[in-house]
Amino acid sequence: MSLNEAKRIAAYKAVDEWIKPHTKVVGIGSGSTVVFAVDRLAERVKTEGLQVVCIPTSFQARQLIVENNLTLGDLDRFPHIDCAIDGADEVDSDKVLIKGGGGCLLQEKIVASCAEKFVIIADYTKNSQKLGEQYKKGIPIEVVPLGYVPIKAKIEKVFGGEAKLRMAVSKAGPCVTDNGNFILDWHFDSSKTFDWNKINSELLQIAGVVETGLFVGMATKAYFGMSDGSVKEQN
Ligand code: DER
Repeated sequence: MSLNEAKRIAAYKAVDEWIKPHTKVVGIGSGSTVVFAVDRLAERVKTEGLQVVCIPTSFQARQLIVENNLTLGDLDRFPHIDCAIDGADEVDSDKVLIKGGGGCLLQEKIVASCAEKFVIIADYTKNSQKLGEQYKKGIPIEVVPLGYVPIKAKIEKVFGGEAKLRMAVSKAGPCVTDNGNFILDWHFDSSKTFDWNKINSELLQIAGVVETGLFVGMATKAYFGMSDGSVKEQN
């Protein structure tokens, strides 16, 4: 089974199980897996007449909502979200997530924090026992550009490893988030065991750190599309 097909079956199952006729406000995550969730949601809106308002977590998510003729909402008018559906870069056995591989972690975490249910969809390459087992690009940390050098130094001094400034691919210079910030990808020693809740809190204490890609205790459920065509569920 292709990775895209694995993403699709996870996304469809999650949308079908969590978006009910009474569901009113849906958080739409970012990345490639969510594209399949939006496809399924748009199909159900058309065939079932679902009346949902969609809250984006990035410019990309906003484009997906608009291009699929779904109703675009915002947190000003819809601060209480029934269900947010999003991807992840890795999920450990405690449902701790690494997110931000697509650089959208700040708005994703805000939307997830406003959601009654936060459902993760992913392919089998994201399903790990420990963080860092499969995802080798480091934990994304969104930082204010002004302070990225001292923040990088502090992270490396306090937590070890290496915090690399994420460079853009199709433009010269660093990747700039939808919020005008930089991202440091913290490459940690994955052979060690970490208290991710503590790490997340300590990272957020560093002046200039806006948000981390560690989503601890936030996910309600995760769906993984597996290579054999099944969908593995993690409650
Ligand atoms: O940037 C993000 O947090 C994305 O949701 C990412 O974690 C998942 O992206 P993918 O669905 O393209 O793997």
